[in-house]
Order: sequence, then C-alpha cells, then structure tokens
Amino acid sequence: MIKKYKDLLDKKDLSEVDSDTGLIIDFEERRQKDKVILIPSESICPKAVREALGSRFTNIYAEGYPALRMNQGEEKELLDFEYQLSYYRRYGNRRFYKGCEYADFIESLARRRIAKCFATDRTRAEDIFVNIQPLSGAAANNSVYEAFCEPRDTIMGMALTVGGHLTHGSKFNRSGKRYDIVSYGVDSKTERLNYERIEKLALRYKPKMLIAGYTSYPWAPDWRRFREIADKCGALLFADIAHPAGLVIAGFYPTPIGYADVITFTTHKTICGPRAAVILTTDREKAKKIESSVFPGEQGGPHVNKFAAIAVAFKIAQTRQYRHLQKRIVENCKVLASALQNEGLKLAYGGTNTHLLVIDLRKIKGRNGYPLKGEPAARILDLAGIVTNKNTIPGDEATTLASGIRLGTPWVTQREFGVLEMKKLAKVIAAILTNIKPFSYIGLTGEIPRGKIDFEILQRAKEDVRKIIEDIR
Ligand code: DSN
Repeated sequence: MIKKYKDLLDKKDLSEVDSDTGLIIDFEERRQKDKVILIPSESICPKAVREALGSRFTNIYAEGYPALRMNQGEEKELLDFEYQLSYYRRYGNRRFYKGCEYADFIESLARRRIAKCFATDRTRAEDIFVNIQPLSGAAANNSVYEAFCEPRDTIMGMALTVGGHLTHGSKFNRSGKRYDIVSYGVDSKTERLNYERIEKLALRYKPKMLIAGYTSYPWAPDWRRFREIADKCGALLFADIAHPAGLVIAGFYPTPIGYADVITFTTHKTICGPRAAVILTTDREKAKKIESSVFPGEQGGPHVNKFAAIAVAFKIAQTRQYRHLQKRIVENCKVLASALQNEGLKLAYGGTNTHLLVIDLRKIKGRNGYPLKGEPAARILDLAGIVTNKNTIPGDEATTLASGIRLGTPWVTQREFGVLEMKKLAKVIAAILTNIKPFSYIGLTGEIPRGKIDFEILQRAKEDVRKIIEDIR
C-alpha cells in the first residue's frame, strides 16, 4: 500500500510497489538461467552496465550535443571536472535544456572510449567521430540514409532473405519504401558473396550508397573489395557491423575503419552492452551531417542513461578479459559448426568465420517429403531448452516459411561454455532436429509449417540440456 507519493521515489522497492512486474522479471531471470540461449544478436549485459542504465540519468532531457571541446584531448582532461565545469559556467553548452552539464561528461566519455576501441594503426581515435544518440540499430541506419540520400536515390544492400537487414531496403521497412533498392545476394553455387557480380550490379545501377554488413550471412566481408566497388560506381560505402562490432574491437573480424565512409553498430549484440546504437565516421563534414540527421532529424531527446551504460560497456571492452571473450565466441562458433556438420546437419553458406551460423533444414523431410521449416524447429528446440530463431536462407522467399535456424555463441560463451559444451549441444540439437516429423496444413493465413517429435526423445533432450547447464554452474 502506497501512503505517500514521495516514498515511491527512494524508499520502495519494485517488489513492494508492483509485485506482478517483479514476478514477471523473476520469471525472465529464471528463463535466462535455465535455457541455453543461442540467438546471435543477444548477449548478457553485465551488472555494472545495468546499474548505469538504471541510474538517475534516466530522469533528464538532453537534446543537443556535448561541447566540442569535450571531445578533444585525453580522457583525463575530460574528467578534470573543475576545469570543464568552469568552462561550462562561462560559455554554456550546446544543449537545449539546462541541467545537462553531467550529461555532457557522460556522452563525451562514452564517445571517447568508443573511438579508442575502434582506433587502428592508421586511424587515430581523435579522427573517429562518434554519435551515440540513435535509440537503436534501425534508427541509426535510417539516420544514415537521411544524412546522405534523398528520397528515390538508389541504395544497394544485401537482400533480407539471404542475410541483409530489414533496414537495408526491405519493402516492409521505411528504407524500402523511401529509396530505390537494388539488392545483391550470394552466389547460387558457393552461397558466398560474389564480388564480381556485386560490382557488375553496382556499375549498372550506380547506387548513391552501397551497404555491406549482415545479420545472418556468417562470413566476414572483404572491406577493401567493397571500397573498390564503391569507388568505381561513385557510392558511399556504409558498413553495418551491428552483429560483429565486438569481434572487430577485439581483432577477430576485419575492421571497416579506413574503408567505409560511415559505420553503424548496436551495442547489445557482440558488444555485450545496453540496447543502443552508434554511428561512426572518420570525416568531419559527414559527422556534422550525421549529427543533425539523428537530432533533430530523426529523434528528440536521447536516452542519457544509455550513454552511461555505453561508457561502462566500452570501459569493459578495453580489457584483456573482453578480448579473450571475443576470441572464444569465434572459436566456439567454429567448433559448434563442425560438430553440427559431423552430426550430419547441413550449414547454409557452408560454414562460418564469425559468431553465428545458420542450419539448412531442407534435407530433413516428413513422410510425404515435406521439409522441416525454421518455425517448428525453433519451437521444439525451445521446448527442450535451446533458444534459437528461424531464419531465411538462400532459396527462401517468405520469412514465415524460412528453412533455416540461426545460432550464435556470444551468450553461451559469456556463460563460459567451451569446446566440450559446443560438442554436447551439437549432439542434442541434431538429435532433436533429425527426429522431427515435419508436416503442414492450410490455415487462415496460408501454409502453416509444423513438426512432431516423439515425447521420449524430447524428454531426453531436455534432460541433456539441463545437465549441460548444471555442469557449467
Ligand atoms: N533483429 C536483429 C537480429 O537478430 O539480427 C537485427 O536487428
């Protein structure tokens, strides 16, 4: 019972104020502990990052950007609070509201840490311009288009069905409605990027922007080759590294810095931070365009509590332990891939050199020859305690009838799963998938793919998953 509103502010815990929400959060915590989560775009946000996310920075508005001065010099100069605040008292800042003096610190700190993480031998941190205001990946990508393209300009990116992202021109997304989209796919034989074909297509359609970067294509692109193609057709090169950004920082995925004109990524996938997104460029003029395209172009007030969480995440990203984690993520994925292949499963795109892989389910067939689809496969795996997502693969046309499931290793690697666990998981996954009897029926929305599995087999798989988790604790 709430007696005084004021007590809510500092005294009452969630369990006292809203036990229903508290209970749902407890259930979710339990789920995350009891299941093996293999969604490649998910990871565990560390406690310290969540603490910053729940800080009082959530209370304020901070439309605008920090003072330019705060992005120059060493981190310790930024953190010279007396010096910076005396400047602020004298000259004010670039925010629309007062009360943002500490927001300036936290946004600048996060930006510097990101720049430091992405600096290379050839590109200094000072030359990387960072925008951390996009609320998430889709907003970041849309801000990039708005910054550099006019409606009906041609944009070229990979098709969603073979690994591109929704915002790379899907007809269901604003990108696909607002711009003329040319999509590239993979080579039908190798299921890999075919740079000659991509180049031919680019020369034919002369896109204003060429996008590279993927959500389910499991191989790293050749940035140099993409740069060449962009230069030949006069396009801006946009690298969307939402998925592998953590691997990039740690050196286990080639960096687009030095090749791409603009780069976006989210901070909650391999970065293992809060749900947010970042835009990078090494060109001052482009950085200005991006700034105004994000705010006021795309968004109003940014989420300052996220800035704090991002700052913490990128402090962690500079540690040896983080580099080791990223290395293990890739190693685990490689082991999982070959273990699945040894169990007789087929991988779409022939394998992986990143944190994700996709299983091609088409050769698992029911009595009447109906192939296993991603939806029933992912559902049954989930019942057994393994969380994945259905995914289209080359040859698929509709997401509802996707023939693949996508798996990734960030989350389980954070939980310290290693080679042994990858092999055990591959066995359970294969035992489940190869024992599903696929079928379909026609429902109100058309073909509905389903699958059945013997109860005993499912129970055994559940027990195996439980044991894998138990052993790791
Ligand atoms: N939905 C994300 C993913 O899972 O890859 C991309 O935005």
